[in-house]
Amino acid sequence: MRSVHIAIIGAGFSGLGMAIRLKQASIDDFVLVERADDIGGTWRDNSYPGCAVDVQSHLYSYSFAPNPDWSQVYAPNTEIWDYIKRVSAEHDVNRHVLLNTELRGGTWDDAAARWRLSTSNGDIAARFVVSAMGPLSNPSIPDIPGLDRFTGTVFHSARWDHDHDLTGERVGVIGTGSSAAQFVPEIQPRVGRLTLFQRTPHWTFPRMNRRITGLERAAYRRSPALQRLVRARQYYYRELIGTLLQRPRIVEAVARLRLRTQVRDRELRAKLTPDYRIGCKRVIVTDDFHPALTRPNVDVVAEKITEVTPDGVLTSDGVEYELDTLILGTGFEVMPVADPLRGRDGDTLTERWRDGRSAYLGTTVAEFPNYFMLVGPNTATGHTSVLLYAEPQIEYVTQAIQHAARHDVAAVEVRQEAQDVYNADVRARLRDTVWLTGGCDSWYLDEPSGSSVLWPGHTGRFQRALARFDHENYVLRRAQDDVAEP
Ligand code: N01
Repeated sequence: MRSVHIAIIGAGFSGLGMAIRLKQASIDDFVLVERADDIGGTWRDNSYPGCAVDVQSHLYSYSFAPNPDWSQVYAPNTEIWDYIKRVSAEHDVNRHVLLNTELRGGTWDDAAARWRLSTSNGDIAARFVVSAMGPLSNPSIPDIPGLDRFTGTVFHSARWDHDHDLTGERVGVIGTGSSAAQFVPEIQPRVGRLTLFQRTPHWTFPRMNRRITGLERAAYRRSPALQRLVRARQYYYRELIGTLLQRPRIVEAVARLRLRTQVRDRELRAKLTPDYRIGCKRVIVTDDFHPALTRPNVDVVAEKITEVTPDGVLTSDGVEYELDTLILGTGFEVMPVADPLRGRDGDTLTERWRDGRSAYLGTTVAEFPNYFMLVGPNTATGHTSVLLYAEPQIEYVTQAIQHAARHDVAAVEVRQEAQDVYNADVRARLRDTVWLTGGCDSWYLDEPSGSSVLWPGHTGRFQRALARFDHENYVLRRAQDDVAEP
């Protein structure tokens, strides 16, 4: 059995960020367990045509590794993946990564104060586990009758089949979320006919992407302060949007006007007009999605899908749409946390969370000593960069691990009452948000707790809450003694 101080699960943006921060803190005894054959998470998996970030790249990057060379305001996936790989290599993280290694199970050994992990490549004992599995890493395959009987080609947007040529084909797309909004305008010109199956229309925001000029890039290289200024401007702009989305009438009027200019056909526009408040579901940042739907080779079908037949898709009005290829833009299973892990009482997190997901600061869970989550419950964001939430968590975890080392602490476990008080506050602040009151259903919502996905409030409030490892809210157990509170 391999023994390490820290095992990080997942080598995506947040897991690699964790590894880099440990290196900076001169902590070298760790591994990154990665089930795929390369690092990069989302930016390795999502390679569909048009795939790009929908938060400005200067903001959607590590604060400690600004990239003056982003080619566009919203960088494409390949550039982001290259960036992640470059920064990881620069910080000498790659030698810690165990590729093709899937976490299969794990239990907390209370006597030894260690996690015993089993992976597809052998067992690992780790004092600390940091779960960085990404809240949206597993594709969601819709439960539509007959999907397995379709005789054409089927793939999910996050597993794009690049060997399959769509030219001239009859292509069906299920889903109208952020992914479909990016790939539909890319494939529309080359397919024969595109049928978009829409369950719910989405509100959109302008993207206004543009090339970042050589002059700008040279200026950023010469003056990191200038780039920090641009990042700060983008940060506050996004916070303003986040605030406006909680009082959506003005933003909604503008979005409605925009839809009117983009889609002149009344019937199509009616189909594409949401009947819920803007911001309730994630707003799609796009300039070309709705215009693409006005093209002559596109049909938007708002009837409910009843089944997939061997030849295509059948809708509730009895129409069968014959297709060569069906693309699932149906999103992801939200927050597939470390289900294989069993805490001190033998339960998995899913079992603990029967009444709703909850964690302290979105990071620690009672009965799960020495276990930290990055981008855990109520740390996602609909309006800005997820890294603005992951980085404070990374810092908090680093401080916790350093605190344990300084005080000879073997096990760190959040107090249940601290977790409960924190979650009661989060739930109370969620109550009046547009996500719960805006009249929609979305992956933000999970009954019965309302939402355990999003952070309600300004990003700065979350960052301040995690600025210091608050050991007083934890039970700290010394290696030999029982409970100690340094
Ligand atoms: O997935 P989604 P996504 N029958 O869940 C529909 C991030 N992201 O991959 O709205 C019919 O948003 C579903 O319908 P409805 C970003 O955080 C980021 O597009 O639930 N339809 C919806 O239209 C984003 O929010 C970037 O009624 C079904 C669609 O499928 C998140 O990933 C780029 C269905 C799923 O939309 C997910 O986006 C792309 C069914 N059975 C994505 N099941 C960046 O640029 C689902 N749908 C960073």
